[in-house]
Amino acid sequence: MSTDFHQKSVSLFSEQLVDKGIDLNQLVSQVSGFQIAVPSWALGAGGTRFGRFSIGGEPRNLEEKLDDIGLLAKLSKRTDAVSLHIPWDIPQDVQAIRDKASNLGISFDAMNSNTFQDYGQPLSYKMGSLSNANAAIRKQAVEHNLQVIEIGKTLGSKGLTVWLADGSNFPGQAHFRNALQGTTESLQEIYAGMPEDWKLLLEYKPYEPNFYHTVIPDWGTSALICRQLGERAKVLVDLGHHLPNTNIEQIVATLMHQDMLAGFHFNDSKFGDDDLSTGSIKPYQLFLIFCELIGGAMDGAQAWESISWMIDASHNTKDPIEDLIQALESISQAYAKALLVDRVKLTQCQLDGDVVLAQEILQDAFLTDVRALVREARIQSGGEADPLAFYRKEKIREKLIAKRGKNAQASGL
Ligand code: PSV
Ligand code: MN
Repeated sequence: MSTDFHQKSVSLFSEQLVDKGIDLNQLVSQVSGFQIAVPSWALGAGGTRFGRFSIGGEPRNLEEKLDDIGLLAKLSKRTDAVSLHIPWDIPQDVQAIRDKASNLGISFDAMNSNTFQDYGQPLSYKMGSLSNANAAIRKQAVEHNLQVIEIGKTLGSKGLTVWLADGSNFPGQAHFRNALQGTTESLQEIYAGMPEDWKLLLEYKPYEPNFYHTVIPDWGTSALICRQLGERAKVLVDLGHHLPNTNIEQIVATLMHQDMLAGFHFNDSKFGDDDLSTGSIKPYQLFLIFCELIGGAMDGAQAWESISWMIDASHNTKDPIEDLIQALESISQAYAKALLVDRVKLTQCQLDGDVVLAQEILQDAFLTDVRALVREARIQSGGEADPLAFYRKEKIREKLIAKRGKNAQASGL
């Protein structure tokens, strides 16, 4: 892409904005300011139960994961935080990790606990963790979460994300109400152990790894539990954790209406996977979600700053860094397009019952090519015009393989 061509695209775009009364500089600074955290588990090749195919040069420890995120931050200028998973990422030398992250301009987003695997703890989570019928197992899971909070405190994190695999595979296996009650009480203990300036982000998921029932299957159950914890407990929306065709944008609006939206885990889903690249399957849905987010914040339903943003995906087939570059780009594009919606006209259409024009207004914003704008925002922030092209031209994966080895496998996962 020549600089000349880019400048022409930006000025063309700028002319389109004049009609809408939108200021280009303001738009650029909004897009530049939107930062999305990256999870530590996104840097290695993921896997399925059928196999795992290493990409080579994967980060072998937390330090190398930070290096990869630092690189991503430098190229894209769209991320400035990492979300750690315990026990996958227990820092051995906290001060050294803090210093390294701060040198790379990276802070520590919400911490993630893990009560869905057995990793040498005395009691097994096979039959559940915070919901387990056995009080000793619930206690062990609560204590794990409290340890995660302690580690997070040393790193300067301000939140705890809880995702539970708890549920059952067969009718009769679990007692629904007891499981919910046990989970709520366990979470109350965890919430009480959080510092006053932390928030608890509670995920939901309709199925997987359990296929008959999940203890927190949907946003409503998550919200009911959060209400019993306190006002710093809110619902985390992971885009891949919905049954097909769920109206996620409406869920977002409802949660914001109640000031109950903790944040996002960005990814995409075609059938039931929750790991496809953000915006690769349903970009219009992503755009509509951002329309609700912006609308909710503008109307004062919930403050924009109170919402956390993170990518949650792990890939079996792509180079993880390339995938993250693509995901950050898609999210920025959806956000930028949603900023273009003519809200005054849209509100008028809703009052007038003008369905056709309302659709036109949304489509007009969605169909606007914002790639030059997003690129300009990145250039002005000091990033690469085209991070993906740069990554390939500089043969960064090849260099990582040379440094870390062809069979280097990401730690943790
Ligand atoms: C599993 O579905 C999951 O992707 C959840 O979304 C969590 O956020 C993540 O794993 C890490 O525990
Ligand atoms: Mn998630």
